[in-house]
Amino acid sequence: MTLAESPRRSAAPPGLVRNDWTREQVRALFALPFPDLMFEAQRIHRMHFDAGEVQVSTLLSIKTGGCPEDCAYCPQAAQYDTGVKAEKLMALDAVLAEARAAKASGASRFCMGAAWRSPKDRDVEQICAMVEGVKALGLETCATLGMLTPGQAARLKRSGLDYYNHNLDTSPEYYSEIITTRTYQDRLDTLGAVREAGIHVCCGGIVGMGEGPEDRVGMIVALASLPVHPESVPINMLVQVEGTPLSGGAKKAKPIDPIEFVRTIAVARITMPKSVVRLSAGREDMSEETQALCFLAGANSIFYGPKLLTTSNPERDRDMQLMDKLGLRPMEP
Ligand code: SAM
Ligand code: DTB
Ligand code: SF4
Repeated sequence: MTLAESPRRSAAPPGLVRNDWTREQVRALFALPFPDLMFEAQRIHRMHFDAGEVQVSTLLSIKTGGCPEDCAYCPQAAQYDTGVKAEKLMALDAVLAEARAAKASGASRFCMGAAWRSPKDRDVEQICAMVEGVKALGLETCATLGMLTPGQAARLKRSGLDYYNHNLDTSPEYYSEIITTRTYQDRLDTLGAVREAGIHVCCGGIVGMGEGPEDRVGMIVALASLPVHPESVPINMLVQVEGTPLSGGAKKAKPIDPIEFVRTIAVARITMPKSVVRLSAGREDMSEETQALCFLAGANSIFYGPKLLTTSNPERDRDMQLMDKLGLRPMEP
């Protein structure tokens, strides 16, 4: 099917923000000939963004390992033997030292991740102090701490938190293959609490977990049908970590074809035209050519710095060289 024949043609004008994407329309986008899909993604990308700019975030794991959840991809789940040691919440000073270093190396956003199912109220108080300190350095702040109550979200907002990351991870249909300790609806509830508190939402998912093409359709439809699109949409390629169910045994996931990954980015860009789409985990093992295609497909954010939470990310020099080669510049906050 060509772009002219695509059912997407019958939808609202391209580039308009819509929350009523149907499975059929999203499926048709995935099925476009690659040149048509890339052209459409570029066109829409350029309606809302400077195509030479990339938002740069740095991640820090402020509370590592020992998590009670069973997310089949995650090296931090206590029940999998991955070699990740459970640690306590980092001290404020140590977090601020990392944030200063991130700023000095060129990041504009600092994202603090904790391996919790949900924080306790006393944890939230400690995180709020971190948010205040990081903000005072002139960085945007983001946190990912698990499920939140409306009261906790409101407290984080008062501390000045700019973004909260909480992913849908996959399609509603495939979800129970990946996580059994919390429901899709639990995730939607947390996203609702974050939105209601007035914090920007960062919400995306993971591909390459053994899901089928229809699950990638379902994941994008779920994201693009949220009442308000997430301001930031991380698309992660699964990082297979030994000891997790998805890296061995019966559930071992077949790595995703890089072109299918690029297609997922392009469809995210087209369906959520004003959202910043992050080429998230998985870059360490990705060729420069695949990353370049992701940027062409409308990705305009990366995690920058040699570590994600517990796994490796490209060294800063390597990313600087790639950005230079492609003529990309960091986005101003
Ligand atoms: N514990 C909190 C939660 O799950 O909401 C916050 C941290 S959790 C590590 C944040 C996200 O990282 C997950 O939702 C998942 O999308 C992503 N993630 C975790 N492990 C990953 C892996 N091995 N590969 C790709 N993405 C991963
Ligand atoms: C997101 O979507 N990806 C980031 C961030 N949100 C918190 C996490 C990726 C984690 C990859 C595995 C690890 O390093 O532990
Ligand atoms: Fe825990 Fe988050 Fe990892 Fe799931 S993704 S096991 S909730 S740290």
